[in-house]
Amino acid sequence: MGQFISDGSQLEETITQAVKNTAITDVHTHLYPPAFGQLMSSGVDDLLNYHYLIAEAFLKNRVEKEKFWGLESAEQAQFIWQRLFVDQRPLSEATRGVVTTLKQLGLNTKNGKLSDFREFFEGKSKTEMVDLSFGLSKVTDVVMTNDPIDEIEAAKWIDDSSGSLTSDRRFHSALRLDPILNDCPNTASKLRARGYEVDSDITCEKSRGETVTELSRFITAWIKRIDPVYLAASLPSSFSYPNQESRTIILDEVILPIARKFNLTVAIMAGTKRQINPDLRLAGDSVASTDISAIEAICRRNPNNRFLVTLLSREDQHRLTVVARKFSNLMIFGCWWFLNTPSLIEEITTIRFELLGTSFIPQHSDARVLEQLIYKWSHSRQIIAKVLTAQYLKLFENDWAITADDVEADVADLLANNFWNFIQRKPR
Ligand code: FIX
Ligand code: ZN
Repeated sequence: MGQFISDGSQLEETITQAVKNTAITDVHTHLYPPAFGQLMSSGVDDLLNYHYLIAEAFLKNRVEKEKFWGLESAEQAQFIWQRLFVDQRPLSEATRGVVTTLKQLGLNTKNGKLSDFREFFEGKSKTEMVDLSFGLSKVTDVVMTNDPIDEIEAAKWIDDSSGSLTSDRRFHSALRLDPILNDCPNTASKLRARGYEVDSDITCEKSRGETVTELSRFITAWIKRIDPVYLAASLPSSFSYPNQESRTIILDEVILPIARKFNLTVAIMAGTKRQINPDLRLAGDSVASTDISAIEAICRRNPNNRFLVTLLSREDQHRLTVVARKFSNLMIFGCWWFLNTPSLIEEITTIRFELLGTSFIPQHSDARVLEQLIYKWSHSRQIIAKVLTAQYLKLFENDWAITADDVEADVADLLANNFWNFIQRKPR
């Protein structure tokens, strides 16, 4: 056992250093390694063309959307740079994130020009950028989002006889099942084109047995192909469970049995309100409150399944945290998307510590562009350290003995081990 920490400032310093330096497993991202070719996003233009920034670029410019979508990617980035970084100050979390990223990459943010930033990235290979971004953010493992219905991604996996897609062992796959759960009719026709006899209406009594068998055959084939660390789906705020609808049938008869068979956790990300403004494309999604009794029911009725859960709306966070106290097959994770802002991370993480101790996964990055790992984790680590310090200080005030080893063990659980232990896997 190490030495006891003797005063509050030593405690604060110990926690700050532990949170700053502990290796992170990022449990949900949209990143890909270079082997995925054009699916990988990296560089300053991609950072600027992030959908969080696209939405912000139009807040003061109502008329230019049509023109924007017709531009080349470099021109779009130039447009966003001009609107959000030249015409105004980058004060929002997403714009500040670009500044943090450029600064930590060693670039001149004082009076830097877009052309200088582009030159920096052009001088680096994709692989160098992976090493640099993982190194600066001290992230050792990221979980991708792999959609087997997406034609481009599916083709890459099917053609990958040499195993190059999985050769960078820092990237782990996750099998994303949104199209099957949220858009079964359209997905059914795509699956039929691939040789799976799936009816567009799974509630149809006559074909239900065959549809269940064929959907199971499809998902099983993809589990074998990509070896996911979990199965995942985002769900609309209207998600309810159980009921007579197709989503319950697919969960109960296809996904949950397969998850049990392969000992795979199911990640549920609920609370989206997709496309409230389709003119913004990917940037047009929003949030609404979820019926948490559906989360309670899915955990209660399926004790032999494990669920990683994150909810998108702020008002659902307290109740979800209470529900997580009741089910050991539920692990809450992350401050997702519109919750990934310092004030909300602080509030939500505090509630979680107070109700769950260290039995949760405080954050994931949801990075879509490689270098976003740098700012998303740098910003989140600061808040996690602040909240953890406040909790520890309350113990310290009552003379509870604490060592640096205690702190380091807690931080390692929060930033990596809770995930791997819960999903019952080891990092490769
Ligand atoms: O469904 C999801 O995984 C969401 O995280 C994304 O699709 C969303 O667009 C996003 O990037 C949020 O951070
Ligand atoms: Zn995501």
